[in-house]
Amino acid sequence: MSRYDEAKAAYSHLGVDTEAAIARLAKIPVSVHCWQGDDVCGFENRGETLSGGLQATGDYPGKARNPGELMADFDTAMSLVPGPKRLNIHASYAITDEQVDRDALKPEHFERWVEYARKRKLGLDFNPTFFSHPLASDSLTLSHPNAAIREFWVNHGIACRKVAAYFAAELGTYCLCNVWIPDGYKHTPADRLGPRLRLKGSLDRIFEEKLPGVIDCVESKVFGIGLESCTVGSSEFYTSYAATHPGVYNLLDNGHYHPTEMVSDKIPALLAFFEYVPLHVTKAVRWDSDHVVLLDDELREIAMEIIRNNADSRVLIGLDYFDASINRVAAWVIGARNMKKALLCALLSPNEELRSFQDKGCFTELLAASEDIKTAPLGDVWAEFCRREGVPEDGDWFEPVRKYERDVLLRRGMGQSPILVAGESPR
Ligand code: RNT
Ligand code: ZN
Repeated sequence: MSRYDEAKAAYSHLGVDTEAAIARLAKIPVSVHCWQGDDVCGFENRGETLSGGLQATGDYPGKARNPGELMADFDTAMSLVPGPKRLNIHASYAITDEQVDRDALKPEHFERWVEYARKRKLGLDFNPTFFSHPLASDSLTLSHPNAAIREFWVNHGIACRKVAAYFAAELGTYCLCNVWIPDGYKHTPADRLGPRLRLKGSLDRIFEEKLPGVIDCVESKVFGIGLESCTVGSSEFYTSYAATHPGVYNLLDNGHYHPTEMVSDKIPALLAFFEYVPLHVTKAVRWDSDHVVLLDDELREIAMEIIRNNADSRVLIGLDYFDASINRVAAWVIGARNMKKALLCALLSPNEELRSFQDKGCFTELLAASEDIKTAPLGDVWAEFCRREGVPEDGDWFEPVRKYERDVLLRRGMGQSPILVAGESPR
């Protein structure tokens, strides 16, 4: 008997069908963010550094410096992640010959991404970029007190939704278009309502036109670095905005809440009211640190809420982290594989049985069954899924990354880090 056959029997004993789990997992896409590959730098080359209260910490060598490098790195990473993927890009990754300002972006500036995505059968998701720009130097954009600056960012939002509609039309799948703005205050503000009313007005203008194929969403957070005292786009603000604006959804980034707040519990709360619940999955570490996604308890709970509520096509899973302290290709692979692994773990749980225990008030049985399943042989089913999807199993995917680092990544950053010699891994 193979290890998979043994695992299949072990799960069957606990009331779980591994074949059904694998088949369902093979249909759930995870949208992978382009910005892990270059520390959210983008291609505008204006000399702007990452702003808006975001920070990519670390200086691991080999980051992508242009579209060709970023695309090659993404290909390498995705060849090591089983199952369906989408690609999530930011407006600051437009590929243009001349400098085009954000309010003047057009679909044609993203043609190369469409070509790239089409060849790989990837759907594209999109984000206007409201940071790392001279007009966002004070971390105020859509809520700016200056009407002309607000206008610039409203026009950026409108331009980006048109790009999103173009992606949807070209690729034959929806495009999730996510508005996250940095707007906030370092010091206790004298007015907390004014900025919110201005933000509301700006959003109304951005979302005015209904666009086919575009799923619009807004993303809240608690605070950013240097913006600790007030966040204009707070959770209450955007939940209320989405609830009162049909077609606009509330994206949950699990790095954007207080440490004891659980996004896993927010998912079913929103599923009761909204058709879609978009996610940014990260490893939350007290602040919006954007650590690589780990297979931890909260990730498993998030996956559980998707699977046991049959919300596979309603919860739009995206990743959001940017760790510059480790090999960036490995960072992509680890986070994306972990997301898929968590989904598999949730699929390999006797969810209907557990639910009926709860409804019947059989809490002893519920506790016993939930604990027993924890040590079932998840890894053997995961290995089988990887084999069937044609990607290396655990323990085997790292070698191709090491080779890519040696042959490609370390040749880029020569001179950046004097200790490194080409061909030598810094690990
Ligand atoms: C920032 C938000 C946002 C960004 C990306 C780059 O706090 O999480 O989603 O990480 O847009
Ligand atoms: Zn996010």
